[in-house]
Amino acid sequence: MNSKADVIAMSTERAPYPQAKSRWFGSVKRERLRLVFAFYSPDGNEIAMPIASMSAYLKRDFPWVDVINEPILILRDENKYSPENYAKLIEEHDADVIAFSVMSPHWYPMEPYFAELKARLPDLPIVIGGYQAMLSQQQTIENPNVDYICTGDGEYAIGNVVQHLKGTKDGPADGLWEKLSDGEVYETEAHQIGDLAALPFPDYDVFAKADGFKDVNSSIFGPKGKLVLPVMTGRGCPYRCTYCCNTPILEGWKTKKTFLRKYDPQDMVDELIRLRDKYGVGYFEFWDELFLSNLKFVRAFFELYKEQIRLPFSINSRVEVMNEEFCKSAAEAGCHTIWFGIESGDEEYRAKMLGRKMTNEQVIAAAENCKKAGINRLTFNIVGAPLETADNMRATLALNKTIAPEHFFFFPYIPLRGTPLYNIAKEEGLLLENKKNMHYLSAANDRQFTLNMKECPELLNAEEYDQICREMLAFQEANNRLTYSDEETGETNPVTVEDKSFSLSEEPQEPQEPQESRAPETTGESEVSVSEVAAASVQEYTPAPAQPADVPMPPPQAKPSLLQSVKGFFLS
Ligand code: B12
Ligand code: SF4
Repeated sequence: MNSKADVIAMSTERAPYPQAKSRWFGSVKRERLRLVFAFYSPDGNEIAMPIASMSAYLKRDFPWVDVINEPILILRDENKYSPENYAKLIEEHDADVIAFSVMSPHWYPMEPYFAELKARLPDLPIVIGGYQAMLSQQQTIENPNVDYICTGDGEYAIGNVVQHLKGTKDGPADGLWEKLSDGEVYETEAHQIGDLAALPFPDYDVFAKADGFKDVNSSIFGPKGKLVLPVMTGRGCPYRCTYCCNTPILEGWKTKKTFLRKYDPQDMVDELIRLRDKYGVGYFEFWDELFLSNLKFVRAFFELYKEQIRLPFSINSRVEVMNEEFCKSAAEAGCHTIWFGIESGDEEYRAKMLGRKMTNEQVIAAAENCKKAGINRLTFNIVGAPLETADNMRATLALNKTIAPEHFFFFPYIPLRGTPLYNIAKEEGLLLENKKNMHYLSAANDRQFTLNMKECPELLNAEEYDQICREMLAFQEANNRLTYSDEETGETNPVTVEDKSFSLSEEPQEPQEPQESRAPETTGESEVSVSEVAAASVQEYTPAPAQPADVPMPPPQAKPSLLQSVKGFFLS
């Protein structure tokens, strides 16, 4: 039990653990321990992979733990999920520990929940894991209501928590930081799990409701009327986009070759068959951050999937790998939609500020390859990132209009601590003082077009930002047209996606005709080397840079800020 943790966790020399100062060691006396998992869902999604994975691990190795899932589903019922009522709900569960999975943008909205829980249930330890705890460790542990934080992978760590609370394993809960009774913090090193085969496949039962999955909102983009189940074939991405948390995680990964992890293709397919048959799945949504991170896996997987699963699916990809061959084999396997990031339509801004080196030509060619293969395209775009100009934003809209993806998405930039772009924004004094009102949903979904950065009026003022966002919204409404063919009836129906966005109807806009895509410019390549394309992107990234490597350097004496030099660069 737990043997892999010792191999994978980075054990180091550490100070002796002052067990007598632990408030929680051995605090659970009853036979069965009740653990509640929780996460915050402002977009209505009710499945979280970290919880599914930790739940499976606990159920396999610690059968004396009762695992309960109680997410904060504020879109379902604002009153039921108010901090006060949520604390009452947890009290009814008679829990021994509550474990939250927290993304950084959710930290501020979640703090009142921790306060209410501590006030009502002072003997309930609160454990925080997820990107917030991994990348903002001090901020997280300093919250007076937080007792433990998990600064890395959580499966073995949560196993250690339950043993620690029961007092069955001496020493600290390895993989976590613990706040001791005198306020000191005892730290152990983060776990990095490099071998997915050592873990059980995620547990979905923990999300089921009284009527199974009928009433569970399990997908963001998938078609309604079918059970859309999110799944992952692996973890990790080889790229290092400057705004993404994959970058600092990859940077801190100690054995780099274990970062890109995939399940064995046949094991994965067997698991999908099991899920399909157990839950009546009608569509799989692959949530891997980069589906094609391992070419060998993808080839084998598509072959098996085509033969054995026969269900439509969607994946996340990068335009660099979406050549004709890839799109064709994806389509043959049943790929319905590929989601990919364009992020900015301005090549230079995208390369220099966002760390994405692809050309617009590549973007257009990839989109065309998908279209030719009969795959829907869903694009992700960021607006309001540091030092973005109004023209950059317009270029993003223009490029999307050229492609006319079946679904166009735009998100307000969120500064994420630990990422290179966050560091730039901080150094340039662009971070907002009050981060509590950040907008982080799809810009249209949020219905607020307010910058998450301080305004740089010479580059992009608040009014222009709002106006261009509205133009983007009008394009979405006129353009978005995902379709889904129902095999049973043979009908092709427009998909009603679950994303509740695109309906800001106070100010009706002139619908715009989607433009036809430009003629394809295929790469002609027969093979994609993911590591090669990723390496090209990697070269561009310098960890925590003071400034991006290839932004023109000012003369040494009169060193203006990056903001000044970039302003000069973009405005010239
Ligand atoms: C799948 C995914 C989604 C899905 C599902 C989200 C969900 N409900 O879980 C969708 C598409 C819905 C989504 C949406 C969003 N996402 Co998202 N998403 C991802 C993605 C690609 C994979 C996450 C995943 O499930 N991994 C597999 C699991 C098993 O691994 P894990 O998350 O790392 O969890 C491990 C550890 O973190 C730890 N752990 C996690 N929680 C806990 C809790 C405890 C108690 C413990 C002990 C340990 C622990 O243990 C886990 C297992 O080892 C990541 C990218 C990435 N590189 O990870 C982004 C990512 C998590 N998303 C991100 C963001 C910002 C969002 C949005 C806010 C974007 C937006 N603007 O709307 C929304 C918010 C959604 C919501 N419900 O509120 C950021 C989070 C950054 C941050 N610092 O918090 C990431 C990292 C991408 C990025 N830009 O950098 N997302
Ligand atoms: S491609 Fe970029 S944005 Fe996507 S997961 Fe990888 S590093 Fe993050």
